[in-house]
Amino acid sequence: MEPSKDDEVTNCRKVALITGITGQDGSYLAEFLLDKGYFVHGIIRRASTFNTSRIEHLYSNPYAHKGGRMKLHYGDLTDSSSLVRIICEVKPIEIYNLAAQSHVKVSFELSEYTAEVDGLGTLRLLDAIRTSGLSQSIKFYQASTSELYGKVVEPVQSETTPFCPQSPYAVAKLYAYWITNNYRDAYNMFACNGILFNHESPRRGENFVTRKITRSVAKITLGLLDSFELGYLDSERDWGHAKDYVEAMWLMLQQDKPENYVIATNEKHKVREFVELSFNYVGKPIRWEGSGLDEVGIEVETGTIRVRVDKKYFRPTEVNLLLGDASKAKEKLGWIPKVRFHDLVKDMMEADLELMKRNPEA
Ligand code: NDP
Ligand code: GDR
Repeated sequence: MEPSKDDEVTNCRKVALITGITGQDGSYLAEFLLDKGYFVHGIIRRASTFNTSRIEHLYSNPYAHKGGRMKLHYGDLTDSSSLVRIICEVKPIEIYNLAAQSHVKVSFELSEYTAEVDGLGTLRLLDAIRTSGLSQSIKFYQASTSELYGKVVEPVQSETTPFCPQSPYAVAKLYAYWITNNYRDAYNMFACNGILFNHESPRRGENFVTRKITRSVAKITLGLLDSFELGYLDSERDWGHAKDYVEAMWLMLQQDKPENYVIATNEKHKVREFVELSFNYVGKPIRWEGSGLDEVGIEVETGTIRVRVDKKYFRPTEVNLLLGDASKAKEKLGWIPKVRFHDLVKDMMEADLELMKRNPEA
């Protein structure tokens, strides 16, 4: 019998499995790995509506990207049997665990579920690798986060900075961080934590602050919206581009030794700066007036209020400052961020203006 395309690809053993493939990072990572000649398997969860819009361009036409070297499997990080089944079937050489309830504010309302998926889900996946008998041939990447640092004890955070998580999300991710380290030590597994600082893109979820801003400013520019609400404007974040960050994930798994790495731009900006830059981009500069819950962003030219503060977006415990030192990644992985803050805002604004012009209902 002639070998099928799938057999050929499986035999060349560049096979990766991505959990969270339908998310922002999963979609960029899938593209990146396909470009590198991998066969990419992705785990998607059952939903009552389609949840694959970010990867449709890769899979709705199976021959559009590298000869259709991509396959999706139903599974869930809360369902061990699905994880064992998929790993045994796919036999990947690399697993990227990107699946998570990833919204910090939502984690205060869905605390137990967040712990189930983000914390215990990682344990389930590691244990599925161990029980599959493939633990010595699989390299594992865990999507750890700068939220682990939480209440900042050092002004710039690196791999050696102590953690002090400030949300159910961050506490769940702390468990995942340590269980990944533990499985590396206990079972000699190749398991790495990428401690990634905030990274954004035109594919960022709509309820994260950057995308909320660029979508709203695009709508205001096109006359589809008058104003929008935000929470705490003085949070400082180290924002990079998701496209750059997925490359770092891959590089971690190409090393001889499994290690943990910080991935960041080493540049910090306030939420209000993101707002200002987005309005500047469309030629509608704003100024701030008032303070606290009464602070507003006013369009300079027209005097119209464009941004209001609403306490419903405040978190019970806020993370005020995150700023990463990615020197280790630069030295050992040769990784540096290509997209800086201004270009990130420009990329997102351009994409959202285009989107809203095409589809004002979006
Ligand atoms: P997204 O929220 O965009 O994507 C999360 C993905 O996880 C989606 O594909 C989602 O599926 C999937 N998922 C959620 N719950 C489950 C579950 N129970 N079982 C299986 N899959 C599930 O996140 P990002 O792409 O932004 O982030 C990727 C990972 O990196 C996350 O783990 C996040 O916590 C972490 N991280 C992100 C950073 C960032 O700035 N973006 C920074 C540091 C870490 P569905 O599409 O069906 O909802
Ligand atoms: P974060 O990202 O919590 O850092 O987690 P988010 O964009 O949600 O918030 C960043 C900062 O902006 C403030 N903020 C608002 N946030 C949202 N979502 N909506 C608002 O209206 C708003 N107004 C102000 C927040 O309080 C916060 O200080 C992201 C996620 O991707 C995590 O999964 C990841 O681990 C971390 O980044 C690193």
